[in-house]
Amino acid sequence: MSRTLPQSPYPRDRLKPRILHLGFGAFARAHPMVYLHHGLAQTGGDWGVVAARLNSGIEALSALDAARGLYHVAEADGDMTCLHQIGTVIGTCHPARDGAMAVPDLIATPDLSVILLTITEKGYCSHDGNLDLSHPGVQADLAGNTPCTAIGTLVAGLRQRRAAGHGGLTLLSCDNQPDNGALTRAAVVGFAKEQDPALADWIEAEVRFPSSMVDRIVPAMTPESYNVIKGSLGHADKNAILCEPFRQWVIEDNFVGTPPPFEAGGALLVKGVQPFEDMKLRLLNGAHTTLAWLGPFLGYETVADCMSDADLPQVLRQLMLAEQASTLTLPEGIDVEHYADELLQRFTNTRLQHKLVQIAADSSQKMPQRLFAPIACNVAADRPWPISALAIAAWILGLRDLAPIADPHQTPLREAAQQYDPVAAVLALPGLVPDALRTNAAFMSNVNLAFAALARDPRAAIKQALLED
Ligand code: NAI
Ligand code: CS2
Repeated sequence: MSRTLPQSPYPRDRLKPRILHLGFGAFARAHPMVYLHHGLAQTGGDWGVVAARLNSGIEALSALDAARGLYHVAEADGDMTCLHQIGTVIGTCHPARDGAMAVPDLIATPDLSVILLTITEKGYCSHDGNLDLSHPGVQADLAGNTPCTAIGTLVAGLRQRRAAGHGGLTLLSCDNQPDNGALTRAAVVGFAKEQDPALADWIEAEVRFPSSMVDRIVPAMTPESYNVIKGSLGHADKNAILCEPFRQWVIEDNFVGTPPPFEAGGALLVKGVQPFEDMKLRLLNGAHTTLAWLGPFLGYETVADCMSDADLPQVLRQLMLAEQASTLTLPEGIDVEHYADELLQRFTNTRLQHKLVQIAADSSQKMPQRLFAPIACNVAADRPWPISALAIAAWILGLRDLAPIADPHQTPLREAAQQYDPVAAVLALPGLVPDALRTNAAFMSNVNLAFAALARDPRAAIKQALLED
């Protein structure tokens, strides 16, 4: 079944450059833009978006310009495909095409009110919640005049904005990080302090950094997904994106001035986001990362393939309810069993073709919040965590035995995984494992046992872990 909603439910000629989206990739198209689209349809307004990227993706932005910013989102599940034409984007910006200072210049324009970020976990150049001053990109940005990192670019823009005498704005992170607002604030203010303490003070006083929990499964596009869209639409759209129907956005209500109409588009504005963030990061993303590394040892390539396995759905349910849920302060009114079952149902969506290698990418940036932090809670409370141990073991075995997968720390990780004791060598790398865990003998021994069992016989190791909680 296909359905096309009426086009342009809001006058696009009223839209002004009020939102900058930095890191405009797949997720940006299918999540924040969809909220804004529905919000504008409800309330009207002038909240137009400039889509920007800093490194790759000039062609993608230019293709969007050629389509006057219009593109389609296809929400797909079972035999249903629901198409929306999104018209929130009014322009694009890329430093390599528009000039090194094009993004900072835009940040200094008076209409700009909100900057959305989807720059991936590694884009924050942070370590333990603070700016990593040893990061080569940060060092280069601090030494030079034209910034390359997202954090250096934001600070350059805020410096120009302050000099122009405009007020502050809101920087809203939509990346999968715990307390992503505080993380963004620490990175931006930390960078500014290195350059100009007065600017850092101005940012602390004038700029707001709400945290947010974002959820919608949006896999990278494939030739097949473009074909699905062509089939439903009747013509090709190279700017289109295919995703699941589900979407959720919980945003800390902490904006400079009036927020864009995200709430009218379905977002929840709340005082405290952390319970939502932790629940989603540990249950959904923790389960994703577990599948991403266990799945290949059973011959699977996608999340939906894994869900057809005889054991993996039970592995995930056990991880979510027996290991992760007990580490959480749940948001009020949440039935965690219902939440877990809904996640498992979402994972069975065969229309998505969500590749395990995509989820496995950048695992060094994902493991701490998805698995190590909850393991630390379980170790401290003396609760079993056999599935989490298997997930960590699968990662280390995968680093040793599978084809390389993109990660900013790929070289040291793969070198460590080739050592005589791969578990000890990988887990000793800086910035991964909380100190309290690294020195805990039971933690190391559990991961070692899981590693040995998995290397011997993956199916038997999984069945054994299922018996242990
Ligand atoms: P994508 O690969 O389509 O886009 C990634 C964007 O991040 C690109 O614009 C790229 O230029 C930018 N980027 C990458 N490395 C960067 C760096 N070091 N500095 C600055 N910018 C950088 O990926 P997608 O799907 O848009 O996901 C992006 C992020 O959105 C994820 O890492 C995650 O934190 C968040 N997210 C994604 C979801 C999904 O299902 N795709 C769901 C929930 C959150
Ligand atoms: C995934 C997420 O790639 C990954 O690491 O776990 O992008 C996941 O699809 C989203 O967080 C779902 O909201």
